[in-house]
Amino acid sequence: NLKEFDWDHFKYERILSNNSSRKVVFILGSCFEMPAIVILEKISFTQEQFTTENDKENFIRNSKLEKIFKNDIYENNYCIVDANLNKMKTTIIFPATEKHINKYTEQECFTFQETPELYEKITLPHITSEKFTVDWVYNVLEHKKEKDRIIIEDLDSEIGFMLLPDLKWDGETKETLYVTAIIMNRNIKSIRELRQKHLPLLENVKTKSLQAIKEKYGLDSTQVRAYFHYQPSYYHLHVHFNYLNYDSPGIYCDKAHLLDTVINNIKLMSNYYEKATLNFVVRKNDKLYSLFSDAKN
Ligand code: M7G
Repeated sequence: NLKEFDWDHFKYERILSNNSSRKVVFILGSCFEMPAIVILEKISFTQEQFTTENDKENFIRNSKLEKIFKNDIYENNYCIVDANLNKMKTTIIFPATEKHINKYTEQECFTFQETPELYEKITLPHITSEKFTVDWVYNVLEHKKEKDRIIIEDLDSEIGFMLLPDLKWDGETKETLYVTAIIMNRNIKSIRELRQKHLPLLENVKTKSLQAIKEKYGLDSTQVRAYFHYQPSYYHLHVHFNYLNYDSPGIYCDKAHLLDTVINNIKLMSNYYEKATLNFVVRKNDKLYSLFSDAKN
């Protein structure tokens, strides 16, 4: 039985990466002599913070200015905000493995082309032996964890899925909405394995998730981005949904495959993902990097 993470026992070791535009810092440390990763992220502003009638929650009523300088009509200040309005989203991974440390460490990226042959020869054996466990996914699907966070669920074993707030989201700030649909079927690792028979599943996830996002968060389907990652970190098929106005992490064109495009590709060519060469990005410390580099030479 592992000990639970305890903030008072967390010892800072080093910064793995510090993203100044996203205002996120990934910190490595330890807790009870075991590695722990703490991810601190400053939360976005929301409309409600300024428009609420409640003085206690109103950003402007609850802060004061500290002048830095003034020049003519220009001035810089610090705005000192009430602690409650300045909360940080804090994700903890404990105990963290070498793979997690690697995932969050700043490092150079490389792009490779994965032919179907290279997938069979290199990627597939690598996924089976090396990748992150998907225990957290099974915990969700079995209602062991995050049950009260589920937005909608469809328990059908072929076309079913569960939709819930993503770990990357604080679950509240609509401006950064990020929810994830985890499919019930445990036998589809990634888009690479999608075939024509999966179209009903993809359509079901799309229709019901977009409808639920509209009902719960008031975002129209035209304001939502739905996509897969290739390569994903977790090889159990899932769909990412975010608010279109939000540049969420992982939306770049080397990694994101729009759900609509995937559906259309399969409609045009039933075995598209069996035949396609898929580009992907890998970081230098990832084993796939050395495997694909060796295959190229
Ligand atoms: P991915 O494309 O496999 O990984 O997506 P990446 O985006 O991290 O590279 C997996 C998604 O599942 C990510 O958006 C994660 O933030 C999310 N996720 C990961 N974990 C461990 C959890 C979890 O425990 N709970 C929830 N709700 N989401 C998670």
